[in-house]
Amino acid sequence: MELKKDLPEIFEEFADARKNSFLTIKELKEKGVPVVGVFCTYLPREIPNAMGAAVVGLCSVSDETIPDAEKDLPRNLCPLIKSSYGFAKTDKCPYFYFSDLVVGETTCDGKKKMYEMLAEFKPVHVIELPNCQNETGIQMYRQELIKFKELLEKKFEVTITEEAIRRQIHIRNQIQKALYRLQYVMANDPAPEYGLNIVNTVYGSGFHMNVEGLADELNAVTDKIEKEYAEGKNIGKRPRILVTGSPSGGAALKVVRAIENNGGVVVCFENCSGMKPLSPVDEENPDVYDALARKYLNIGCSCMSPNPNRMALLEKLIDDFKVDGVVDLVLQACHTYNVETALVRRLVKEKKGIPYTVVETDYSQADVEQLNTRMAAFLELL
Ligand code: BJ8
Repeated sequence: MELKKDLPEIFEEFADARKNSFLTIKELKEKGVPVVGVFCTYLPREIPNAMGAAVVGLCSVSDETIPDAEKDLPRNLCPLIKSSYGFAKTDKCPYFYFSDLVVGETTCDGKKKMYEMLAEFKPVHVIELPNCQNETGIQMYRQELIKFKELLEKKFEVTITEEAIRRQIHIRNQIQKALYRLQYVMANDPAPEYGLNIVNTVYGSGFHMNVEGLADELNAVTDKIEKEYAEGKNIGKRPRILVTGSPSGGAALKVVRAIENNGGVVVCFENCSGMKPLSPVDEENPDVYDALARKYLNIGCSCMSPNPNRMALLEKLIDDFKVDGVVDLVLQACHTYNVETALVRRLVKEKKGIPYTVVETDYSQADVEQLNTRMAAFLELL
């Protein structure tokens, strides 16, 4: 597949994908396609996709509805939770509005309690996510995924076959492979692109409803970047930064802008809108639920205890992307990622011997100037 458009136009389209798919969701809904809203990377989208549902991400990334949310929720709560609840409560987000079912997982405490309140005005199903990644956890998660499949079958009066799930596993493996390949173009030094364009493309791809053609589309973007890079196009030598921590789409991208506007380049995103969820599901496993449970429960999120997979992935990414410094982005009141900063600092500074800093922020734009000053000072160290 060859792309006719230029890269800046393609990046802009992906960056606007969340907004641009509002209309698509409305049209799908009018055609009778069920819409399932999800919150977390631990949720295998393969299962609702296998019954032909459109799956939409509900984690909200702007501060627009936070004042409404704070009428019910404490102010000292993670902005992602407040924003998501606020959009649901005010019906301002079409994805919430059109969702026939909202699916949450028992990840962090704030989200768990928010789902209870959300259930007062939306149909909500909460999946019990084990907080440990041992064999017991995998078996428990497998059972939860079967329960989730049965709930979908009952609610939407459909049958979800293992064959249909297997087909979706294959499609999503191809998408994840393409996302992996796209992000690895940034392992080149000098970097071919700005990290903001890459993360917007990865994030935006989650809102493409045509899952079947998505891998080809992403591969075409990567081909184009690689071709132009081979012809000599790049962004020049800059300090190479890895961003880790809480999810960092939307308003939190101000941190990435502060890094790139002050002379650095974000070559790698370890978090959920980056490399974290991209290991494949084993297509050879005869038990599809076991295969899904093993892949998804393996994700290195800070709600796992302990959480060795995050540290192992971080170490590999620091090496692969030839990283000069690490920025740990923690959303305010995100206790699990905040506590883990001590472990990440130890890994980055003591084991890898490179500079590290933590940025605690929210979805407001009030700290943009301060972020600019801090990132400029951090980049000077490199
Ligand atoms: S797999 S990162 S999407 S839980 S809501 S933990 S920021 S306090 S979102 Fe997440 Fe799934 Fe993990 Fe990824 Fe902190 Fe806020 Fe909780 Fe959050």
